[in-house]
Amino acid sequence: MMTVDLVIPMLNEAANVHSLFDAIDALRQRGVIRRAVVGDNGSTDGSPSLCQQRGAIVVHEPRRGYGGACLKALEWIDSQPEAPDAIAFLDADLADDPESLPVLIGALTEHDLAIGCRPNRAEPGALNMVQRVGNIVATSMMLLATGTRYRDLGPMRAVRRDALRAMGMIDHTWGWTVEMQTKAAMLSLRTAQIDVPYRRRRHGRSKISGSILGSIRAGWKITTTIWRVRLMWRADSAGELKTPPIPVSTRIAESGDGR
Ligand SMILES: Nc1nc2c(ncn2[C@@H]2O[C@H](COP(=O)(O)OP(=O)(O)OP(=O)(O)O)[C@@H](O)[C@H]2O)c(=O)[nH]1
Ligand SMILES: [Mg+2]
Repeated sequence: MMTVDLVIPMLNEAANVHSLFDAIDALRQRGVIRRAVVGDNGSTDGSPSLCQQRGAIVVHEPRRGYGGACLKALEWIDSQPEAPDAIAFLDADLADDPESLPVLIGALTEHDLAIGCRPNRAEPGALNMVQRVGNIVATSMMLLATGTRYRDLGPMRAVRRDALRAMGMIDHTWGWTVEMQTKAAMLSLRTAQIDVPYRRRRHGRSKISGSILGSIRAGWKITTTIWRVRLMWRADSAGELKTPPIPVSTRIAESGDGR
Protein backbone atom coordinates (compact mmCIF):
# COMPACT_ATOMS: atom_id res chain seq x y z
CA MET A 1 0.00 0.00 0.00
CA MET A 2 1.21 3.50 -0.85
CA THR A 3 2.08 6.10 1.76
CA VAL A 4 0.38 9.32 0.72
CA ASP A 5 0.67 12.78 2.25
CA LEU A 6 -2.05 15.32 1.53
CA VAL A 7 -1.17 18.96 0.76
CA ILE A 8 -3.86 21.60 1.29
CA PRO A 9 -3.23 25.21 0.23
CA MET A 10 -5.39 27.36 2.47
CA LEU A 11 -6.23 31.01 2.96
CA ASN A 12 -8.96 32.09 5.36
CA GLU A 13 -11.12 28.96 5.27
CA ALA A 14 -12.17 28.78 8.93
CA ALA A 15 -15.79 28.12 7.95
CA ASN A 16 -14.73 24.96 6.09
CA VAL A 17 -12.09 23.53 8.41
CA HIS A 18 -14.24 21.23 10.55
CA SER A 19 -16.15 19.62 7.67
CA LEU A 20 -12.90 19.32 5.73
CA PHE A 21 -11.11 17.53 8.57
CA ASP A 22 -14.10 15.28 9.29
CA ALA A 23 -13.61 14.00 5.74
CA ILE A 24 -9.82 13.86 6.09
CA ASP A 25 -10.03 11.95 9.39
CA ALA A 26 -12.16 9.36 7.64
CA LEU A 27 -9.52 9.00 4.92
CA ARG A 28 -6.76 8.76 7.50
CA GLN A 29 -8.58 6.06 9.43
CA ARG A 30 -8.97 4.03 6.25
CA GLY A 31 -5.23 4.40 5.56
CA VAL A 32 -5.82 6.36 2.34
CA ILE A 33 -3.58 9.19 3.50
CA ARG A 34 -0.92 9.36 6.21
CA ARG A 35 -1.12 13.04 7.16
CA ALA A 36 -2.39 16.41 6.02
CA VAL A 37 -0.03 19.34 5.56
CA VAL A 38 -1.66 22.75 5.26
CA GLY A 39 0.17 25.52 3.40
CA ASP A 40 -1.02 28.80 4.88
CA ASN A 41 -0.30 32.34 3.65
CA GLY A 42 -1.09 34.35 6.74
CA SER A 43 -4.77 33.59 7.22
CA THR A 44 -6.34 36.06 9.61
CA ASP A 45 -9.47 34.11 10.51
CA GLY A 46 -7.91 31.51 12.80
CA SER A 47 -7.95 28.70 10.25
CA PRO A 48 -4.31 27.65 10.91
CA SER A 49 -4.93 26.96 14.61
CA LEU A 50 -8.20 25.19 13.83
CA CYS A 51 -6.29 22.93 11.42
CA GLN A 52 -3.66 22.21 14.06
CA GLN A 53 -6.40 21.33 16.55
CA ARG A 54 -7.70 18.87 13.97
CA GLY A 55 -4.30 17.18 13.72
CA ALA A 56 -2.86 18.84 10.63
CA ILE A 57 0.70 20.04 10.19
CA VAL A 58 0.54 23.74 9.30
CA VAL A 59 3.40 25.45 7.51
CA HIS A 60 3.52 29.18 6.84
CA GLU A 61 4.67 30.78 3.61
CA PRO A 62 4.98 34.56 3.98
CA ARG A 63 4.89 35.23 0.25
CA ARG A 64 1.29 35.13 -0.95
CA GLY A 65 0.35 32.57 -3.60
CA TYR A 66 -1.27 29.19 -4.16
CA GLY A 67 1.82 27.46 -5.60
CA GLY A 68 4.10 28.93 -2.95
CA ALA A 69 1.92 27.45 -0.23
CA CYS A 70 2.07 24.04 -1.93
CA LEU A 71 5.87 24.33 -2.28
CA LYS A 72 6.25 25.16 1.40
CA ALA A 73 4.21 22.10 2.36
CA LEU A 74 6.32 19.93 0.05
CA GLU A 75 9.48 21.37 1.58
CA TRP A 76 8.25 20.30 5.02
CA ILE A 77 7.42 16.82 3.75
CA ASP A 78 10.91 16.54 2.23
CA SER A 79 12.46 17.52 5.55
CA GLN A 80 10.87 14.53 7.29
CA PRO A 81 12.58 11.17 7.68
CA GLU A 82 10.05 8.92 5.96
CA ALA A 83 9.28 10.14 2.44
CA PRO A 84 5.81 9.34 1.09
CA ASP A 85 5.32 7.37 -2.13
CA ALA A 86 2.89 9.97 -3.42
CA ILE A 87 1.39 13.37 -2.71
CA ALA A 88 -2.26 14.32 -3.07
CA PHE A 89 -3.48 17.91 -3.42
CA LEU A 90 -6.86 19.20 -2.27
CA ASP A 91 -8.35 22.68 -1.99
CA ALA A 92 -9.78 23.57 1.40
CA ASP A 93 -13.21 24.79 0.30
CA LEU A 94 -14.81 21.34 -0.19
CA ALA A 95 -15.73 22.15 -3.78
CA ASP A 96 -13.93 18.90 -4.58
CA ASP A 97 -15.12 15.91 -2.60
CA PRO A 98 -12.27 14.42 -0.51
CA GLU A 99 -14.02 11.07 -1.01
CA SER A 100 -12.76 11.16 -4.61
CA LEU A 101 -9.15 10.97 -3.39
CA PRO A 102 -9.06 7.16 -3.02
CA VAL A 103 -9.89 6.80 -6.72
CA LEU A 104 -7.18 9.26 -7.75
CA ILE A 105 -4.63 7.64 -5.45
CA GLY A 106 -5.67 4.18 -6.65
CA ALA A 107 -4.90 5.26 -10.22
CA LEU A 108 -1.26 5.76 -9.22
CA THR A 109 -0.68 2.02 -9.35
CA GLU A 110 -0.68 2.42 -13.13
CA HIS A 111 -0.08 6.15 -13.58
CA ASP A 112 2.32 8.82 -12.39
CA LEU A 113 -0.28 11.57 -12.13
CA ALA A 114 -4.05 11.42 -11.62
CA ILE A 115 -6.07 14.60 -12.20
CA GLY A 116 -9.61 15.08 -10.92
CA CYS A 117 -11.57 16.50 -13.88
CA ARG A 118 -14.55 18.63 -12.99
CA PRO A 119 -16.53 19.67 -16.07
CA ASN A 120 -18.56 16.48 -16.60
CA ARG A 121 -19.74 16.11 -13.03
CA ALA A 122 -19.87 19.71 -11.81
CA GLU A 123 -23.14 20.75 -10.22
CA PRO A 124 -24.86 23.69 -11.95
CA GLY A 125 -23.02 26.93 -11.16
CA ALA A 126 -19.96 25.22 -9.69
CA LEU A 127 -17.88 26.22 -12.70
CA ASN A 128 -18.82 29.63 -13.98
CA MET A 129 -18.59 30.70 -17.62
CA VAL A 130 -15.17 32.32 -17.13
CA GLN A 131 -13.81 29.10 -15.61
CA ARG A 132 -15.27 26.91 -18.37
CA VAL A 133 -13.95 29.15 -21.15
CA GLY A 134 -10.64 29.55 -19.32
CA ASN A 135 -10.37 25.77 -19.09
CA ILE A 136 -10.91 25.37 -22.82
CA VAL A 137 -8.34 28.06 -23.60
CA ALA A 138 -5.74 26.63 -21.20
CA THR A 139 -6.20 23.01 -22.26
CA SER A 140 -6.05 24.06 -25.94
CA MET A 141 -2.80 25.88 -25.25
CA MET A 142 -1.36 22.83 -23.52
CA LEU A 143 -2.40 20.73 -26.52
CA LEU A 144 -0.65 23.18 -28.82
CA ALA A 145 2.41 23.43 -26.60
CA THR A 146 2.87 19.75 -25.77
CA GLY A 147 0.61 17.61 -27.95
CA THR A 148 -1.21 16.32 -24.88
CA ARG A 149 -4.96 16.69 -24.61
CA TYR A 150 -6.09 17.59 -21.10
CA ARG A 151 -9.71 18.10 -20.12
CA ASP A 152 -9.28 20.22 -17.00
CA LEU A 153 -6.88 21.98 -14.66
CA GLY A 154 -8.64 20.58 -11.61
CA PRO A 155 -6.77 21.32 -8.37
CA MET A 156 -7.49 17.93 -6.79
CA ARG A 157 -4.87 15.48 -7.95
CA ALA A 158 -2.41 12.82 -6.85
CA VAL A 159 1.13 12.38 -8.09
CA ARG A 160 3.89 9.90 -7.43
CA ARG A 161 6.75 11.40 -5.47
CA ASP A 162 9.40 10.50 -8.04
CA ALA A 163 7.34 12.10 -10.82
CA LEU A 164 6.86 15.26 -8.77
CA ARG A 165 10.57 15.40 -8.09
CA ALA A 166 11.33 15.11 -11.82
CA MET A 167 9.01 18.06 -12.47
CA GLY A 168 11.03 20.41 -10.26
CA MET A 169 7.99 22.55 -9.49
CA ILE A 170 8.66 26.25 -8.97
CA ASP A 171 5.48 28.25 -9.63
CA HIS A 172 4.28 30.28 -6.65
CA THR A 173 0.98 31.33 -8.17
CA TRP A 174 -2.14 30.08 -9.90
CA GLY A 175 0.14 28.65 -12.59
CA TRP A 176 0.77 25.67 -10.26
CA THR A 177 -1.64 23.19 -11.85
CA VAL A 178 -0.66 23.98 -15.46
CA GLU A 179 3.03 23.90 -14.59
CA MET A 180 2.49 20.35 -13.32
CA GLN A 181 0.47 19.30 -16.36
CA THR A 182 2.78 20.90 -18.93
CA LYS A 183 5.79 19.24 -17.31
CA ALA A 184 3.97 15.91 -17.04
CA ALA A 185 3.37 16.07 -20.79
CA MET A 186 6.99 17.05 -21.52
CA LEU A 187 8.20 14.18 -19.35
CA SER A 188 5.78 11.78 -21.08
CA LEU A 189 4.39 10.79 -17.72
CA ARG A 190 1.48 8.37 -17.50
CA THR A 191 -1.45 10.57 -16.63
CA ALA A 192 -5.01 9.57 -15.72
CA GLN A 193 -7.86 12.05 -16.08
CA ILE A 194 -10.69 10.97 -13.83
CA ASP A 195 -14.12 12.59 -13.69
CA VAL A 196 -14.93 13.74 -10.18
CA PRO A 197 -17.93 15.51 -8.66
CA TYR A 198 -17.51 19.24 -8.11
CA ARG A 199 -19.79 21.63 -6.27
CA ARG A 200 -20.07 25.30 -5.49
CA ARG A 201 -18.26 26.39 -2.37
CA ARG A 202 -20.83 26.52 0.45
CA HIS A 203 -18.87 28.60 2.96
CA GLY A 204 -16.15 31.23 2.93
CA ARG A 205 -15.03 33.63 0.25
CA SER A 206 -13.73 32.81 -3.21
CA LYS A 207 -10.18 34.02 -3.88
CA ILE A 208 -10.08 33.56 -7.63
CA SER A 209 -13.09 32.71 -9.71
CA GLY A 210 -15.44 34.86 -7.64
CA SER A 211 -13.99 38.12 -8.95
CA ILE A 212 -13.26 39.43 -12.44
CA LEU A 213 -9.87 40.77 -11.37
CA GLY A 214 -8.97 37.46 -9.72
CA SER A 215 -9.95 35.55 -12.85
CA ILE A 216 -7.93 37.86 -15.11
CA ARG A 217 -4.88 37.53 -12.88
CA ALA A 218 -5.22 33.75 -12.74
CA GLY A 219 -5.76 33.57 -16.52
CA TRP A 220 -2.61 35.57 -17.15
CA LYS A 221 -0.55 33.41 -14.79
CA ILE A 222 -1.91 30.23 -16.35
CA THR A 223 -1.18 31.35 -19.91
CA THR A 224 2.32 32.62 -19.23
CA THR A 225 3.21 29.55 -17.17
CA ILE A 226 2.28 27.12 -19.97
CA TRP A 227 4.50 28.92 -22.48
CA ARG A 228 7.32 29.65 -20.06
CA VAL A 229 7.53 25.97 -19.12
CA ARG A 230 7.23 24.83 -22.73
CA LEU A 231 9.88 27.21 -24.06
CA MET A 232 12.32 27.45 -21.18
CA TRP A 233 12.16 24.26 -19.15
CA ARG A 234 14.30 21.25 -19.91
CA ALA A 235 13.38 17.90 -18.45
CA ASP A 236 16.99 17.32 -17.36
CA SER A 237 16.22 15.39 -14.24
CA ALA A 238 14.30 12.76 -16.17
CA GLY A 239 16.76 12.40 -19.01
CA GLU A 240 15.85 12.93 -22.61
CA LEU A 241 12.34 13.75 -23.73
CA LYS A 242 10.32 11.14 -25.51
CA THR A 243 8.20 12.34 -28.39
CA PRO A 244 5.37 12.19 -29.00
CA PRO A 245 4.01 12.12 -25.44
CA ILE A 246 2.11 8.98 -24.52
CA PRO A 247 -1.67 9.37 -24.68
CA VAL A 248 -3.45 10.61 -21.62
CA SER A 249 -6.04 8.12 -20.48
CA THR A 250 -9.59 8.87 -19.43
CA ARG A 251 -11.41 7.07 -16.68
CA ILE A 252 -14.67 7.72 -14.90
CA ALA A 253 -14.52 7.84 -11.12
CA GLU A 254 -16.68 5.21 -9.48
CA SER A 255 -16.81 6.98 -6.14
CA GLY A 256 -18.37 10.20 -4.90
CA ASP A 257 -21.99 11.00 -4.44
CA GLY A 258 -22.30 13.30 -7.43
CA ARG A 259 -22.55 16.48 -5.37
N1 LIG B 1 -2.09 29.39 0.86
C1 LIG B 1 -2.90 29.99 -0.01
N2 LIG B 1 -4.05 29.39 -0.34
C2 LIG B 1 -4.86 30.04 -1.18
C3 LIG B 1 -4.56 31.29 -1.73
N3 LIG B 1 -5.61 31.67 -2.48
C4 LIG B 1 -6.51 30.68 -2.40
N4 LIG B 1 -6.06 29.71 -1.61
C5 LIG B 1 -6.69 28.43 -1.31
O1 LIG B 1 -6.74 27.76 -2.56
C6 LIG B 1 -7.95 27.08 -2.73
C7 LIG B 1 -8.66 27.59 -3.97
O2 LIG B 1 -9.11 28.92 -3.76
P1 LIG B 1 -10.63 29.34 -4.04
O3 LIG B 1 -10.91 30.60 -3.36
O4 LIG B 1 -11.52 28.18 -3.73
O5 LIG B 1 -10.61 29.59 -5.58
P2 LIG B 1 -11.72 29.13 -6.62
O6 LIG B 1 -11.83 27.64 -6.54
O7 LIG B 1 -11.38 29.71 -7.94
O8 LIG B 1 -13.01 29.85 -6.11
P3 LIG B 1 -14.42 29.23 -5.67
O9 LIG B 1 -15.22 29.20 -6.92
O10 LIG B 1 -14.95 30.13 -4.63
O11 LIG B 1 -14.17 27.85 -5.12
C8 LIG B 1 -8.69 27.24 -1.41
O12 LIG B 1 -8.35 26.17 -0.57
C9 LIG B 1 -8.13 28.54 -0.85
O13 LIG B 1 -8.20 28.60 0.55
C10 LIG B 1 -3.32 31.89 -1.38
O14 LIG B 1 -2.95 32.97 -1.81
N5 LIG B 1 -2.54 31.19 -0.51
MG1 LIG C 1 -12.60 26.75 -4.86
